[in-house]
Amino acid sequence: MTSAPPPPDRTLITVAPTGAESSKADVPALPTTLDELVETAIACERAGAAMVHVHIRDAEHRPTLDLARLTDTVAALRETTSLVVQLSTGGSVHDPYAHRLRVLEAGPDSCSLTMGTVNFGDEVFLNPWPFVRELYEASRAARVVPEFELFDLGHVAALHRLLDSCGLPYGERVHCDLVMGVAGGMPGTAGALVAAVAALPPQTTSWSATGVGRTTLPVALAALGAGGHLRVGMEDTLSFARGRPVTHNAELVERAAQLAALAQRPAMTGADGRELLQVRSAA
Ligand code: KMH
Ligand code: ZN
Repeated sequence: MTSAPPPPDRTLITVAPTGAESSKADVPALPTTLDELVETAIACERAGAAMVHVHIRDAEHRPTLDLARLTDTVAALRETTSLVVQLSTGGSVHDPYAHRLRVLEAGPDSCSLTMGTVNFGDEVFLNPWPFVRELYEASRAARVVPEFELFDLGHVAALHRLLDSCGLPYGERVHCDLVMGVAGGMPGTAGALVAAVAALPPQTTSWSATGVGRTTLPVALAALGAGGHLRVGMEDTLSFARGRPVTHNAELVERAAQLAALAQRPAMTGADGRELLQVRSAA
């Protein structure tokens, strides 16, 4: 038995175009300036994305949580697209908790909220329980819809604890994203996906999945098969196929939209995404 919600009619495609891990020098196609991010968001919306998961960079293309830059980014994406604008509160593994909390002040529609600490390659992505709780309460006070990032089965258990002890988030929708295939987290396999989905809390109203690196396609196919939504983007994978680098995030969104259409659950629009997640109206 599973308490996962029934398969949706349409698929929410989230694009995570930049991340905090790859360098511009190594990956010139990574959108790291505001102009590049806006161009990417417009192209990805045309290709079928409904939400954008945003990490930004400074003038030297290094990851930053600078509040003024984040605020300008939210405004620019709102002006040029109808995408749900989700800011990362994960940042990079080096960002202090206070800076990660302050992200909410940039006024995004949604924020990522990782449900526990996880080894992250050779680093550690720190999310101790008191910080998770504080960020959750802060997102509710700021009227920002959280997306619960689940890197491991233990994070699913922590989400039960959070919802049972603190109640529902702002908007009263519980949207989860399984982040699979990180070195240190759950593997990007159909078996792990099915186990995680079966363990989701009964309050869950929707879920998506992404597989990093070469787990991208197996996880996308398994997610569609199990009734989930999709996240894709250069934050998670830099290869389109063996020996063929991604040249633009829109390629990944376009492929995800094709898979969703094949599954008879075509890509939803940004407006549909706002309705699904019950984000605050832009006005
Ligand atoms: N960059 C990772 C350390 C999130 O955006 O909330 C964390 C991450 C998750 O990407
Ligand atoms: Zn992220």
